[in-house]
Amino acid sequence: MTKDHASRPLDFAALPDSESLSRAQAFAQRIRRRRTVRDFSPEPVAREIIEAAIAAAASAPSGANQQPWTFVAISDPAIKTRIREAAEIEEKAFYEGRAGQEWLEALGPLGTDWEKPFLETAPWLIAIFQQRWGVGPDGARIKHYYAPESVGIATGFLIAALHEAGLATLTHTPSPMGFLSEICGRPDNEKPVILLVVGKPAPGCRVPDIAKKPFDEIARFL
Ligand code: IYR
Repeated sequence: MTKDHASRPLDFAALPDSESLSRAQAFAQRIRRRRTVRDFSPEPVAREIIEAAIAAAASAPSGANQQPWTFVAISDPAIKTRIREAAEIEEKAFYEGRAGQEWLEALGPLGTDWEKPFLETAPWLIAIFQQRWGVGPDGARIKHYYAPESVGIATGFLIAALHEAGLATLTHTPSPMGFLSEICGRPDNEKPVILLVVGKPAPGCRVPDIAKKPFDEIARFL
């Protein structure tokens, strides 16, 4: 390599093939048990767990290492109430017409509706913002590369980290969700993309009886 950039040795733990396989299989088994939950327990969750999961998310790869994300973790009940009220206004409009018949039919198996009590019940909401551009020390705009992909990857890390910590999540996307920018006090360069609802499932929580596609349908090996 003919590079003059600063570098350092990779911190890497090589594994024997057999352990690679057992770890890959064990992880697949654990993550496959993750289900989106809409019925949350009000039981508190320690802030340190949320911090560790966000730290895991922030280790995600990103375009030009620009890390074009901001995670806003909310446990304040008054802020959660504001978010619920704003989200339900949008959701009501969605379910009562804006969605259209085809979209509502696609959502049928999930059993969702406009009411979002979990936005108040769950102990944490994590609003994930994508920085459309960065802001330099002099206030100048810095172009961000692959920001949607980067935020998507970081969100995947976050969901996996929370699942590993024994918590349930819901990727909630009220649309439009501009209200999150205002409630969270985020600047114009940041676009809200997902509101992650985090907590323990309510006792007796049930989930839709749906399945993932068979492996052979989603993977090709060439
Ligand atoms: N945002 C609405 C509707 C909704 C849309 C999709 I695509 C989903 O996978 C689930 C729900 C809601 O949260 O109810």
